[in-house]
Amino acid sequence: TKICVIGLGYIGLPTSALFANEGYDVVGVDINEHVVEQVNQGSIHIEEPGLDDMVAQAVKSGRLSASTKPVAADYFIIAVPTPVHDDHSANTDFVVKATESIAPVLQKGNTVIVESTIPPRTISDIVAPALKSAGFDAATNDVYLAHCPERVIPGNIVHELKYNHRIVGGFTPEAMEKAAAIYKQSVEGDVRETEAVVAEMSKLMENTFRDVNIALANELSKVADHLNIDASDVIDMANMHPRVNILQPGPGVGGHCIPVDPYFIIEKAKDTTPLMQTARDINDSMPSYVLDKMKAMIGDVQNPTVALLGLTYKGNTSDMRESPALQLIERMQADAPNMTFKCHDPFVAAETDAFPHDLYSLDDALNGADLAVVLADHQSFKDLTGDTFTSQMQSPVVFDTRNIYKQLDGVTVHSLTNLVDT
Ligand code: SAJ
Repeated sequence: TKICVIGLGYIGLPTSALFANEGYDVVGVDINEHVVEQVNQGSIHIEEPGLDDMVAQAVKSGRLSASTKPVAADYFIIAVPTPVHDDHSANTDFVVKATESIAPVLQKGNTVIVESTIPPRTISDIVAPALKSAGFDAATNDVYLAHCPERVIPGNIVHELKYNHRIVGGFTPEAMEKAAAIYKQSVEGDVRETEAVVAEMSKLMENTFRDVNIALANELSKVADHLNIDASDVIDMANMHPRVNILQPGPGVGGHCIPVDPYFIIEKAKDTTPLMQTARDINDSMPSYVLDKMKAMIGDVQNPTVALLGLTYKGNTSDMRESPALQLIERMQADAPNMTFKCHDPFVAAETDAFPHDLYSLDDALNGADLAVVLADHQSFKDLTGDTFTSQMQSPVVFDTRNIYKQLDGVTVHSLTNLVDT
């Protein structure tokens, strides 16, 4: 059985390697020649623990290769991005382009699986018609069309790809069975079979649930500040209840999934999604809230310098997509032009288009700073002791927006769950 995977990003590349290591012949396709060359050499362009070994093994075995053009196969797996437009509407262009790109090599009886996260009814309203235009009627099983949403978390992809449960939504019952077959053979989790639209909606609800839960934690941190209560204690205590699990407040919700996916539902049901919309607004308000608190911490220092530590969307990754740090910098430039900021992130090596600001070493960023703001929970930040701050800062004050420090000797530590006298 041969599989052709379209898109060699965070999902497509590990998925290609997984199936290759399970004994399938896999060709991974990407429009980026550099990515294709690298994969063919058995190396990777993504930072993800364990993925390098997994890809190296797959390429070495001869079962995984990469190409810039789709090739004939039994199964096609589409794993391309689905971003949102500026007005928050879904951009399914990449999914449509990927579908069109396989048309020349597609044959009757093939199976086409979309793993990209997509708005409800995209399989029936967008992908099936695109296949029909190419001469394949998925409704009558010319090709078997299904949606099997990816559900792996960056940072633990290699494990979750194998062990997470999977949802396989068929456009027809036959397509559901065909698609489920390869996952059943390759993953250890359960494979749940359903209709395409249920699979689409389930995936979106997973990320929306997380967004709403984080919004609740963020709202709690604001309430607790107002009432002068330690919100971490509240979360710890409440979570002792067997049916409660409040997540952690933070400087905002970043990444390319959680802050995007709720809009795929909202777009289709504007009048019936006030909770989802409010959760988005609360989470989007956090960078401004953090800036207000920073101003209070700085007090009347005239031209303060602030060290921003951790620029990525979460800890232990180099991914800066939709990072709260970027939002915070925008807010600072607009609302606090007197603040000078010095950025440091051990995962971000150099200034890029995605991050057009100077970068400093940790010591240089802290040197002479009036305030240090921790924005990502990197392990190396968790390991720091008070000395790092006291040796460089005038009067050491840390705003720990990720709640990683219980205390730092000689340092005043504010967190979102416990703001000291601001
Ligand atoms: N965050 C908080 N508080 C928390 C947890 C997270 O503020 O308690 C923030 C993070 O710092 C980050 C953002 O939320 O900025 C999102 O991070 P995340 O770790 O919650 O999730 P992602 O975006 O890395 O991956 C999510 C996962 N979805 C769920 O856990 C329901 C993953 O399983 C999905 O496959 C992925 O989205 C995706 O691709 O859709």
